[in-house]
Amino acid sequence: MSLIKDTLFASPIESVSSFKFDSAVVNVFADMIQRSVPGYQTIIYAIGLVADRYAKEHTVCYDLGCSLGAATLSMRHQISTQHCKIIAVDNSPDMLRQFKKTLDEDDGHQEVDVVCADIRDVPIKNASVVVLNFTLQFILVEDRYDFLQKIYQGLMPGGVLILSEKLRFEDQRQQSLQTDLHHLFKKSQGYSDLEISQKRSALENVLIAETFVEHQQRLQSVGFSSVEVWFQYFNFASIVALK
Ligand code: GEK
Repeated sequence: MSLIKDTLFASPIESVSSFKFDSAVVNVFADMIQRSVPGYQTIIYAIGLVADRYAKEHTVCYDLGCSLGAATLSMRHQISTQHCKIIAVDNSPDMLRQFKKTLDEDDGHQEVDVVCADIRDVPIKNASVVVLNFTLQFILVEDRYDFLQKIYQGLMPGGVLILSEKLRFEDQRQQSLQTDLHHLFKKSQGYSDLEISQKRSALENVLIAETFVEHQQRLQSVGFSSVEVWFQYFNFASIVALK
Protein backbone atom coordinates (compact mmCIF):
# COMPACT_ATOMS: atom_id res chain seq x y z
CA MET A 1 0.00 0.00 0.00
CA SER A 2 1.51 3.38 -0.97
CA LEU A 3 1.51 5.99 1.80
CA ILE A 4 -0.32 9.28 1.45
CA LYS A 5 2.16 12.05 2.28
CA ASP A 6 1.46 14.13 5.37
CA THR A 7 1.19 17.80 4.35
CA LEU A 8 -1.37 18.80 7.03
CA PHE A 9 0.81 21.55 8.49
CA ALA A 10 2.67 22.50 5.29
CA SER A 11 0.80 25.78 4.56
CA PRO A 12 0.58 28.68 7.02
CA ILE A 13 -2.41 28.25 9.35
CA GLU A 14 -3.79 31.44 10.87
CA SER A 15 -4.71 29.89 14.18
CA VAL A 16 -3.46 26.36 14.78
CA SER A 17 -6.06 24.33 16.67
CA SER A 18 -5.42 21.38 18.99
CA PHE A 19 -4.35 18.15 17.36
CA LYS A 20 -7.16 15.60 16.82
CA PHE A 21 -7.12 12.05 15.48
CA ASP A 22 -9.76 12.83 12.84
CA SER A 23 -10.19 11.64 9.24
CA ALA A 24 -7.68 14.18 7.87
CA VAL A 25 -5.00 12.79 10.22
CA VAL A 26 -6.02 9.18 9.61
CA ASN A 27 -5.46 9.54 5.84
CA VAL A 28 -1.82 10.51 6.35
CA PHE A 29 -1.17 8.84 9.71
CA ALA A 30 1.08 6.00 8.54
CA ASP A 31 3.38 8.48 6.80
CA MET A 32 3.14 11.04 9.63
CA ILE A 33 4.16 8.72 12.45
CA GLN A 34 7.07 7.18 10.54
CA ARG A 35 8.50 10.58 9.62
CA SER A 36 7.85 12.06 13.08
CA VAL A 37 8.84 9.35 15.56
CA PRO A 38 12.50 8.32 15.27
CA GLY A 39 12.76 4.54 15.44
CA TYR A 40 9.03 3.93 14.98
CA GLN A 41 9.41 0.90 12.65
CA THR A 42 12.09 -0.63 14.87
CA ILE A 43 9.79 -0.33 17.88
CA ILE A 44 6.84 -1.81 15.99
CA TYR A 45 8.88 -4.82 14.89
CA ALA A 46 10.32 -5.35 18.39
CA ILE A 47 6.85 -5.23 20.00
CA GLY A 48 6.10 -8.42 18.07
CA LEU A 49 9.32 -10.03 19.31
CA VAL A 50 8.65 -9.14 22.95
CA ALA A 51 5.02 -10.21 22.64
CA ASP A 52 6.07 -13.58 21.27
CA ARG A 53 8.25 -14.14 24.33
CA TYR A 54 5.53 -13.21 26.87
CA ALA A 55 2.24 -14.22 25.22
CA LYS A 56 0.70 -17.30 26.80
CA GLU A 57 -1.96 -19.63 25.49
CA HIS A 58 -5.55 -18.60 26.35
CA THR A 59 -4.51 -15.12 27.48
CA VAL A 60 -5.06 -11.68 25.97
CA CYS A 61 -2.62 -9.19 24.42
CA TYR A 62 -3.90 -5.61 24.51
CA ASP A 63 -2.89 -2.84 22.10
CA LEU A 64 -4.22 0.32 23.77
CA GLY A 65 -4.41 3.35 21.46
CA CYS A 66 -3.89 1.08 18.47
CA SER A 67 -4.44 3.73 15.72
CA LEU A 68 -4.08 1.85 12.41
CA GLY A 69 -3.04 -1.32 14.22
CA ALA A 70 0.68 -1.45 13.46
CA ALA A 71 1.58 -2.98 16.84
CA THR A 72 -1.38 -5.38 16.69
CA LEU A 73 -0.30 -6.62 13.27
CA SER A 74 3.30 -7.03 14.43
CA MET A 75 2.09 -9.13 17.39
CA ARG A 76 -0.38 -11.04 15.25
CA HIS A 77 2.35 -12.15 12.86
CA GLN A 78 5.04 -12.88 15.44
CA ILE A 79 3.24 -14.55 18.36
CA SER A 80 3.67 -18.27 17.89
CA THR A 81 1.55 -19.39 20.87
CA GLN A 82 -1.87 -20.68 19.81
CA HIS A 83 -5.19 -19.29 21.06
CA CYS A 84 -3.91 -15.93 22.15
CA LYS A 85 -6.41 -13.18 21.46
CA ILE A 86 -5.42 -9.58 20.70
CA ILE A 87 -7.74 -6.77 21.81
CA ALA A 88 -6.98 -3.50 19.99
CA VAL A 89 -8.58 -0.35 21.40
CA ASP A 90 -8.80 3.23 20.17
CA ASN A 91 -11.36 6.01 20.65
CA SER A 92 -11.01 7.40 17.11
CA PRO A 93 -13.71 5.83 14.88
CA ASP A 94 -11.84 7.14 11.81
CA MET A 95 -8.68 5.24 12.82
CA LEU A 96 -10.57 2.03 13.49
CA ARG A 97 -12.51 2.17 10.20
CA GLN A 98 -9.21 2.22 8.35
CA PHE A 99 -7.65 -0.43 10.60
CA LYS A 100 -10.58 -2.82 10.02
CA LYS A 101 -10.05 -2.55 6.24
CA THR A 102 -6.41 -3.58 6.74
CA LEU A 103 -7.44 -6.45 9.00
CA ASP A 104 -9.89 -7.75 6.39
CA GLU A 105 -6.95 -8.25 4.04
CA ASP A 106 -4.56 -9.58 6.66
CA ASP A 107 -3.85 -13.31 6.88
CA GLY A 108 -2.52 -13.46 10.47
CA HIS A 109 -3.84 -16.37 12.52
CA GLN A 110 -4.43 -14.82 15.97
CA GLU A 111 -7.95 -13.57 16.65
CA VAL A 112 -8.20 -9.75 16.83
CA ASP A 113 -11.06 -7.83 18.50
CA VAL A 114 -11.20 -4.15 17.56
CA VAL A 115 -12.88 -2.02 20.21
CA CYS A 116 -13.86 1.65 19.91
CA ALA A 117 -13.60 3.01 23.45
CA ASP A 118 -11.65 5.20 25.79
CA ILE A 119 -8.75 3.06 26.99
CA ARG A 120 -9.38 4.27 30.54
CA ASP A 121 -12.79 2.54 30.47
CA VAL A 122 -11.74 -0.82 29.02
CA PRO A 123 -11.47 -3.71 31.49
CA ILE A 124 -8.05 -5.40 31.37
CA LYS A 125 -8.34 -9.09 32.18
CA ASN A 126 -6.17 -12.18 31.82
CA ALA A 127 -3.46 -10.19 30.03
CA SER A 128 -0.01 -11.52 29.26
CA VAL A 129 1.05 -8.51 27.16
CA VAL A 130 -0.12 -4.88 27.22
CA VAL A 131 1.14 -2.37 24.65
CA LEU A 132 0.88 1.39 25.08
CA ASN A 133 2.79 2.55 22.01
CA PHE A 134 2.84 6.38 22.18
CA THR A 135 -0.61 6.55 23.77
CA LEU A 136 -0.14 7.25 27.49
CA GLN A 137 1.22 10.68 26.53
CA PHE A 138 -2.31 11.66 25.40
CA ILE A 139 -3.94 10.64 28.71
CA LEU A 140 -4.39 13.36 31.35
CA VAL A 141 -1.44 13.21 33.74
CA GLU A 142 -3.77 12.95 36.74
CA ASP A 143 -5.43 9.84 35.25
CA ARG A 144 -2.18 8.01 34.51
CA TYR A 145 -1.64 6.38 37.92
CA ASP A 146 -5.11 4.77 38.15
CA PHE A 147 -4.96 3.72 34.51
CA LEU A 148 -1.58 1.99 34.94
CA GLN A 149 -2.74 0.40 38.17
CA LYS A 150 -5.69 -1.10 36.30
CA ILE A 151 -3.27 -2.48 33.69
CA TYR A 152 -1.01 -3.92 36.40
CA GLN A 153 -3.97 -5.63 38.06
CA GLY A 154 -5.16 -7.08 34.75
CA LEU A 155 -1.75 -8.54 33.91
CA MET A 156 -0.98 -12.09 34.96
CA PRO A 157 2.14 -12.67 37.05
CA GLY A 158 5.04 -12.78 34.59
CA GLY A 159 3.23 -10.43 32.19
CA VAL A 160 4.77 -7.46 30.41
CA LEU A 161 3.82 -3.87 29.65
CA ILE A 162 5.55 -2.20 26.70
CA LEU A 163 5.29 1.57 27.10
CA SER A 164 6.65 3.87 24.38
CA GLU A 165 6.61 7.62 24.99
CA LYS A 166 8.03 10.94 23.93
CA LEU A 167 10.27 11.96 26.84
CA ARG A 168 10.90 15.24 28.61
CA PHE A 169 14.25 15.95 30.30
CA GLU A 170 14.76 17.62 33.66
CA ASP A 171 18.05 19.23 32.58
CA GLN A 172 17.24 22.17 30.29
CA ARG A 173 20.39 21.70 28.17
CA GLN A 174 19.40 18.10 27.56
CA GLN A 175 15.79 19.13 26.81
CA SER A 176 16.87 21.63 24.15
CA LEU A 177 19.50 19.29 22.71
CA GLN A 178 17.05 16.39 22.32
CA THR A 179 14.33 18.69 20.95
CA ASP A 180 16.77 20.11 18.38
CA LEU A 181 17.91 16.62 17.40
CA HIS A 182 14.29 15.55 16.94
CA HIS A 183 13.66 18.58 14.73
CA LEU A 184 16.74 17.74 12.66
CA PHE A 185 15.36 14.22 12.30
CA LYS A 186 12.02 15.62 11.07
CA LYS A 187 13.80 17.94 8.62
CA SER A 188 15.77 14.98 7.29
CA GLN A 189 12.41 13.29 6.71
CA GLY A 190 11.26 16.19 4.53
CA TYR A 191 9.29 18.34 7.00
CA SER A 192 9.83 22.11 6.76
CA ASP A 193 10.46 24.42 9.73
CA LEU A 194 6.89 25.74 9.33
CA GLU A 195 5.40 22.24 9.44
CA ILE A 196 7.49 21.35 12.50
CA SER A 197 6.49 24.47 14.40
CA GLN A 198 2.78 24.35 13.49
CA LYS A 199 2.60 20.67 14.48
CA ARG A 200 4.33 21.48 17.76
CA SER A 201 1.69 24.16 18.49
CA ALA A 202 -1.12 21.72 17.67
CA LEU A 203 0.30 19.16 20.12
CA GLU A 204 0.86 21.65 22.93
CA ASN A 205 -1.38 20.74 25.88
CA VAL A 206 -2.47 17.58 24.00
CA LEU A 207 0.72 15.51 24.25
CA ILE A 208 2.16 15.80 27.76
CA ALA A 209 5.63 14.26 27.95
CA GLU A 210 7.20 13.17 31.22
CA THR A 211 10.74 12.16 32.18
CA PHE A 212 11.89 8.53 32.25
CA VAL A 213 12.22 8.77 36.03
CA GLU A 214 8.60 9.94 36.36
CA HIS A 215 7.46 6.96 34.28
CA GLN A 216 9.72 4.54 36.14
CA GLN A 217 8.64 5.71 39.59
CA ARG A 218 4.93 5.58 38.70
CA LEU A 219 5.24 2.11 37.17
CA GLN A 220 7.11 0.87 40.24
CA SER A 221 4.58 2.43 42.58
CA VAL A 222 1.67 0.61 40.89
CA GLY A 223 3.63 -2.62 41.43
CA PHE A 224 5.89 -3.38 38.44
CA SER A 225 9.01 -5.05 39.79
CA SER A 226 11.38 -4.09 36.97
CA VAL A 227 11.19 -1.08 34.64
CA GLU A 228 13.87 -0.44 32.01
CA VAL A 229 14.33 1.37 28.71
CA TRP A 230 15.00 -1.13 25.93
CA PHE A 231 15.13 1.48 23.10
CA GLN A 232 15.75 5.21 22.83
CA TYR A 233 16.30 7.48 19.86
CA PHE A 234 16.60 11.14 20.96
CA ASN A 235 13.49 12.06 22.99
CA PHE A 236 11.51 8.94 22.05
CA ALA A 237 11.85 5.85 24.20
CA SER A 238 10.30 2.47 24.74
CA ILE A 239 10.15 0.88 28.17
CA VAL A 240 9.51 -2.70 29.29
CA ALA A 241 7.84 -3.10 32.68
CA LEU A 242 7.69 -6.58 34.17
CA LYS A 243 5.07 -7.80 36.64
C1 GEK B 1 0.92 2.76 16.78
N1 GEK B 1 -0.12 2.86 18.98
O1 GEK B 1 0.93 3.05 15.57
N2 GEK B 1 -8.67 6.24 24.48
C2 GEK B 1 -8.42 5.53 23.35
N3 GEK B 1 -7.53 5.92 22.41
C3 GEK B 1 -6.89 7.08 22.61
C4 GEK B 1 -7.10 7.88 23.75
C5 GEK B 1 -8.03 7.41 24.71
N4 GEK B 1 -8.28 8.10 25.82
N5 GEK B 1 -6.32 8.98 23.66
C6 GEK B 1 -5.63 8.88 22.50
N6 GEK B 1 -5.98 7.73 21.86
C7 GEK B 1 -0.09 3.46 17.66
C8 GEK B 1 0.18 4.94 17.70
S1 GEK B 1 -1.04 7.34 18.29
C9 GEK B 1 0.42 8.15 18.65
C10 GEK B 1 -0.62 5.67 18.73
C11 GEK B 1 0.64 9.43 17.95
C12 GEK B 1 -5.47 7.22 20.60
C13 GEK B 1 -5.59 8.18 19.42
O2 GEK B 1 -6.87 8.12 18.83
C14 GEK B 1 -4.47 7.69 18.50
O3 GEK B 1 -4.94 6.77 17.57
C15 GEK B 1 -3.47 7.03 19.47
O4 GEK B 1 -4.10 7.01 20.76
C16 GEK B 1 -2.14 7.73 19.58
O5 GEK B 1 1.67 1.93 17.30
O6 GEK B 1 -0.14 9.84 17.08
O7 GEK B 1 1.69 10.10 18.30
